[in-house]
Amino acid sequence: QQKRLEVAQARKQSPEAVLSASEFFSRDTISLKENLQREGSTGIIAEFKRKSPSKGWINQEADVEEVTAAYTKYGASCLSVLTDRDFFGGSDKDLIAARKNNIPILRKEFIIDEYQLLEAKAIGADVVLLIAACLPPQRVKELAKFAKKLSLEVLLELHAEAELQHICDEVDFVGINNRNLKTFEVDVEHSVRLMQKLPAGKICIAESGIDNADVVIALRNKGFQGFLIGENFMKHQNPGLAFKEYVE
Ligand code: IGP
Repeated sequence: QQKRLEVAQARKQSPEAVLSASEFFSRDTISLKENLQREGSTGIIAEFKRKSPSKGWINQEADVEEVTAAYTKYGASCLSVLTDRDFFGGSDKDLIAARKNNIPILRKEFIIDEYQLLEAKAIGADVVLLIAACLPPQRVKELAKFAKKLSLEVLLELHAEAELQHICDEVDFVGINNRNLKTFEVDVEHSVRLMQKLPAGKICIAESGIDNADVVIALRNKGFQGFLIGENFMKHQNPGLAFKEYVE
């Protein structure tokens, strides 16, 4: 509800104004698809996340420029930047700061409206997240289509088997969230179980609760090509170094 009010408020500024004011609008997006399919890629989508509803503060001091530069330097396939303020302490400014890096960036936001896709483009994102639990299937399709027009790639996040019907041609990646967004319970086996039910041909990303490198290897062997990891890096004083140790 709060998000709808915010979006309605933001809409007072015309989409044309938002985009034409942005230095990023005409930049070519950097493809996560290509990055994940590249031989030898780590597949890791490294997240910048200061706090979360389940954990409270994870890292209050972390500097977005420093952390994202280190993630990039040590081989992340993509950056994930939370722009939601209330629940995750993020902002559009964080994503703009992360944009200094030349790898794909996922805008992590609760997207319910085309306007937020324009915003994503305007702040320099390459990939957007659509959460099945927040949207009816028809809206996923419409929003994904609109995102493609802006040459953004689309990650559709599922949690439950009942959400498989949200998958459509316009979606580039299917993410399976191991964290139940209602109970916050985390179970990495969850993505393995649900993956077996996915239609063939989609790039699969395992999300949340991945807390060691062996889990990444096990998930890769099961067919996952992307691994979204936040807290396990961010809980360290130096998240970039935690990432480095992970991939070594
Ligand atoms: C990262 P973790 O457990 O490694 O910090 O999880 C990411 O999957 C998680 O932040 C996330 C998320 C989301 C956050 C997954 N889906 C949707 C906000 C909204």
